[in-house]
Amino acid sequence: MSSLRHNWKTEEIQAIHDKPLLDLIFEAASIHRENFDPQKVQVSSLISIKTGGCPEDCSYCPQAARYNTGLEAQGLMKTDAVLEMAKRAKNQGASRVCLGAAWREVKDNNQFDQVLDMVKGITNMGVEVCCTLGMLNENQADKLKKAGLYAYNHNIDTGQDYYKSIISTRTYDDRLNTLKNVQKAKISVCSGGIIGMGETKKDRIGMLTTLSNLTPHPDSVPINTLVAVKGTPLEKQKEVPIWDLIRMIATARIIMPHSVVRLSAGRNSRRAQDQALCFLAGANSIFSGEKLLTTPNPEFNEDKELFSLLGLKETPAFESSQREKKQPAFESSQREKSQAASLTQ
Ligand code: SAM
Ligand code: DTB
Ligand code: SF4
Repeated sequence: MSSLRHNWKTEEIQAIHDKPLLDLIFEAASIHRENFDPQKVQVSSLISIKTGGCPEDCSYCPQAARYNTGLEAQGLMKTDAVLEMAKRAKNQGASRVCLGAAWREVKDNNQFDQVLDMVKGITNMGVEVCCTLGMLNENQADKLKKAGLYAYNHNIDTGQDYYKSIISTRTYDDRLNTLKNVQKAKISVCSGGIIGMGETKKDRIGMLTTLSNLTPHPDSVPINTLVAVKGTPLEKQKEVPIWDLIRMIATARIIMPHSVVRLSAGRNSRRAQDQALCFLAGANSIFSGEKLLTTPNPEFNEDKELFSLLGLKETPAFESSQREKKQPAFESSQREKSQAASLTQ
């Protein structure tokens, strides 16, 4: 079983990242198989409960009010409608529902109370609930935990140096502080970032250095590739080569061996064989369903076909797919059965 380290040096991570590609994939796949059941992939579904009109200036984001992306801003969705969508996502195979709001931060108002009701209602359906609502203080994190929240997504987005070129309306430290508040409330931490925003390799390694030195590591690490949306400052960015994405996933898998690595935004334009390499390199979670928050994503049926093609199955809700947690029991019961069989022969 690989041990967890929280003192990774940038140069060490870079050396892993830059290995000959097939060696890197082989090492990541081996570590993945030591720690997880490689057939299991966790399926999350996103619901945009409050779309557009956001005051922030994240250069990648179609929901920032200041960019002309043609997106119509909407108010907070009604709780019943959100519960209905969550039920549909569950029936389609999602074990986690992630509620996203185009907010800078959570405010202690009636809208937050409504979100708490959504969290309670969806938790009662027996699925994991994740929220991504912007910055959060300790008290708000506690309230979400009490409502049953399973996970909170808050990305660091990129390396600390490049961050300032992408967002000016809140700092890297603000982000890390929210992650601390989430962790203190004993909510599962989901944090990762985006590649394809014009960053250098050094910036990507910087992002992985920050994530892998968080103690504990985030429970899940989404690796998004930029969905370049017309009207945003990053609209002209070219699609990231698949090899860069595979290197990021494999490196994340090696340095954070117990974290669920999510092949996140940007999957819509990737072929089955590209995604297969991402799963081989250690990705074990996806977002499924026709939309991410505002942009297109593979539909549940397409992903079911992909899973059938690759021999994958969905991780059930509340079951970490980590091998160490259940494999010993499985192995010993198999051993007992075969011993019993040989005794009766
Ligand atoms: N407003 C909240 C926040 O910023 O934390 C929650 C929603 S925000 C859309 C969640 C994350 O989605 C961002 O931090 C970013 O990593 C990712 N994201 C947003 N737009 C994206 C895009 N065009 N391509 C890839 N990832 C994107
Ligand atoms: C994450 O890392 N990626 C998801 C989720 N967390 C919230 C969001 C991707 C958004 C892509 C752009 C959009 O659809 O608006
Ligand atoms: Fe707002 Fe979140 Fe989009 Fe930034 S990423 S503009 S905070 S919705």
